[in-house]
Parts: sequence; C-alpha cells; structure tokens
Amino acid sequence: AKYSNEVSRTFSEYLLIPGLTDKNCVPQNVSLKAPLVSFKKGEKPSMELNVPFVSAIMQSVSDDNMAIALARNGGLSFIFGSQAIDTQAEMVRKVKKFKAGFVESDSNLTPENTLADVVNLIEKTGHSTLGITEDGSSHGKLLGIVTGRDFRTSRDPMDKKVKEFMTPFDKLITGQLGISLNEANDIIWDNKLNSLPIIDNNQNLQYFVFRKDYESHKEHPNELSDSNKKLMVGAGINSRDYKERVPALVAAGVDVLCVDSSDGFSAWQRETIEYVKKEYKGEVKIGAGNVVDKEGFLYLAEAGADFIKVGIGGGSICITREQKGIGRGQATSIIEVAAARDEYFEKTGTYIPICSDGGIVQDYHMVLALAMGADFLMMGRYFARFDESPTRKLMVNNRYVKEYWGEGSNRARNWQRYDMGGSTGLKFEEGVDSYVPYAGKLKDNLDITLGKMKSTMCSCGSISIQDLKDKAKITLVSATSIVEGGAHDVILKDANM
Ligand code: MZP
Repeated sequence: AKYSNEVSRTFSEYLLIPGLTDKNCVPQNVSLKAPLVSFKKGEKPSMELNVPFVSAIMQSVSDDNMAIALARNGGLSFIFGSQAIDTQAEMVRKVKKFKAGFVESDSNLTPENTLADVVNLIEKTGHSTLGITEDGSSHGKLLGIVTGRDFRTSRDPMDKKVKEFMTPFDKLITGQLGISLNEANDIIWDNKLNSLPIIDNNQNLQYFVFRKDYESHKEHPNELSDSNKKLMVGAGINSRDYKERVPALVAAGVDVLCVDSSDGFSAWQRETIEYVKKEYKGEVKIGAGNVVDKEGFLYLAEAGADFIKVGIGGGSICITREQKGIGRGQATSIIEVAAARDEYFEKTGTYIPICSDGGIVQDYHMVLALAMGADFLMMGRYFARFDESPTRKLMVNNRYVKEYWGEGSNRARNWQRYDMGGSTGLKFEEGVDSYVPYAGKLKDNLDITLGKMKSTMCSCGSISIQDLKDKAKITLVSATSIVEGGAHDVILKDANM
C-alpha cells in the first residue's frame, strides 16, 4: 500500500486570517460569479453562475420547484436522476417554461389603447401596472401589462419604481396576464431579478417583464442563461442508462449534465463522458465525479469532463466512510484537486472548474472551500431545509423539520450511484434517512448566507472569488482554539438555568 503522509482534514479545522480591507472592498462590490464549465485560456466559460451554489442531485433536494427557485436567485439545480427518464425530462421541461404566476385578464384594454387609457383604467380600478415587452428589453415593443395595486397613490418606493418603469410606454394591451403587483414586486424587485417570465395557459413562455434599470443591474443574481432568456437547469445521469436518458434530457432542454456517482474514478464514467462528447460533438456540457485526489481529477479531465466534483463521504447523510472505509476529509481533497486543476490549466491551457460537494455546515465553510480552490459548491442539507425542497414539512418534538434522505439510503433506492459494476440493486446502505431543521424560504436564507460570505471576503481583502483564492490566508486551528471561537466562560441567558 501507498501511504499519504498528510492528515485528512475538514473545513472546521481551518480559519481565515484577515487581509487588508481597502476602501473598494465593501460587500456591494463583491462579485460571486463563478465558471460552471471548462474554458480555454483567455476565453470566457460558456456557462457561469452568478452565485457559486448548485443544489445536490438528490430526490430530497432538487426537483423542478427547487430548480426554479435557485435559478431565479443566481444558482443552479441538478434535477435528481434516480427516477424514470420521462419524469426527470418533464421536470427539466417545466423549468425551461415555468409558470410564473396566476394568469387572468382583468381589463378591457386593446392594442389600440394608449397610456392615458391605462391611467384612466388604473384610476377606476385602483390597479397598477407593469409592462411586458416583445423582446424582453425595457425599450422593446410593449405587448402587455401586468395589473396589481395602485402604485400612483402609494408611498411604497417599489411602486415609484413601477411608475418609472411604465413611463416610456404608450401602447398597451392586456393578454391573459393577471399576476398581481404584489407577486411581481416579490418576484422582481425584492429578489433583485431582472425579469419575470409570463407564460400562457399551456405553460409556454410568452413574454418577459424586465426591469427598466436592467442594464445597471446585470451583475445581480439573475436567472437568465447566456442567449435564450430562460432559466438554466442541470440534470444528474448515471453510467447505466445514459444512452436513453441523455437524449430525453437534451430534448427537454437541459443546459448541463452531471454523471452522479459516489466514486467517479471509474471506467464507466469515462465511457459515459466520451459517449456524450462524441454524440453531441462537445455541445452538451457534462460534469463528472466524485473524486478526492489528483489522480482521479486527471482521469476525468482526460475523459473530457466539463467540470469535476470533489468529495467522498463528507455529506451530512453519508455513511460511506463507516460502511466502506472509503473517503477523505473535504478540505484536504479540495486543496489537492485544486492544485491539480491549476497545474492542468498551466500545462494544457484548459481550465476545468471543480465543485466542492458535501460537508458544508457553516456559512464560513463556503468561503473556506472557495478560498481553498473550489469554483462552486454543491449542497444538499443546506437546500433541503427550505420551503422549495420536495420533501414533507413535519412537526417533530415541537419544532418544524423537513425530511432529508441520502441517495444511498434504502428510501432512495438509487443503486446506480453506488454500483461498482454488475449489480442491479442496492447491496447495503451508504446513506441515512433523516430530518433537518425547517428554515423557511430559500431566498431569505440565501440573502443572509451571501451577505455573510461577502462580508468574510471583504475581511480577507477580496472582491471576487479569484481574488479570494489568490489572497486568502488560512490557518489550522487546534481543538482548544475551536472552544475559544464559540461563546465561552459566560452563562448564556437563554440556556436552561
Ligand atoms: P450535504 O450538503 O448534505 O452535506 O451533502 C450532499 C452530498 O452528499 C450530495 O451532493 C452527494 O454528493 C452526497 N450524498 C447524497 N446521498 C448520499 C448518501 O446517501 C451522499 N450517502 O453521500
């Protein structure tokens, strides 16, 4: 046997040391943009994330609902692959033309009406309005309006913005477009989104409502892919039925695939990647994993993976290390694979993003993972806690929880993810069925997390992820200094006394 001299470490064993925070280094200036797929030196990746988060390829995390919510907030979901091909493809289809809101007309305006007519109508009905333009730009031909409460008499600053938004338009119609302004506010303004897709009764995307100040808000998290103005969505595949699954997902409009396996350093992954690359002439992007060292990274890089996932045994619901004795501390894995990626880039001119998958517990772990070299992060437990995850919300021991189960649990029955060749069923469990504390809406939690991350990055003197990778100073912590890091030697007021 070969021995690795390095201790296998995880995120909680490290802390960040502050760097110089200059005047430009404020949270508003921090960009969390991250490459999603490989690119050549001097070029830009064909797909980027505005927020470096993807949700785990798991039944209890990533369905179409989660995918819509996360994409609207700048991240991306990989719809779980441990389901029938047609149901997975249907989920992808729903994300690509998702239902934006309740649709019903409430006025008699026609294309011949003018803005004055609309103002009259607004006065009579007490409704206010958003415009919908043909090409989705704020100066495009106006096609319709979205009605809601009266913005003109309101003192709400959001309503003033709506009024500004309306000003340049003079021809208005209403279609079947009755989403209320409250909903529109919630979706567009509060979520810092640039657009609101409106669909017809057949769930086909018809129009986008755009912010008037779209141009100045390009850097905010948003949901649009690089050209077609639809939400981006990914999907997990396995190395068994890919010849049937991949064509169905591609036909449904999937943007990116990921071969989902607990151990990706295998000939089956290579075959799967090579098939997709050849069949679609490199046009369908495909990530692979999971690996935990340089050797595994290079194998998948040579096979043509567009991004590579890192992490074995660190997931909150994972018992692979206990069951099989396979795995590696997440921090050590990321540090080694990131170095391999940089070396590969230097040598070949191709940058292959790496994704840190599993084991993120604290928000600062996210910054550590990025500082150690991860390009983006995959999380299961984090997203499972939100309203938008597919599982039941229950009251257990007087607190709200959501269900969260591993893909290697009996409940998921995803034997393909753990298959080492030849088997047709799950031999033993590598994951557990559990609860996680219910945490509310995805957006509310994400806002807090991103705020914390930006603030930590500023303490490190960084305003971009690359900046953070270059400048971060990281130290190991002793067991005693971990104790020092929490509240200590005081009697907490809410503790049982
Ligand atoms: P976490 O964010 O909950 O810590 O970890 C999520 C990750 O754990 C997933 O993205 C996947 O890589 C991994 N996972 C999913 N199911 C299992 C299992 O049943 C597992 N063992 O390890």
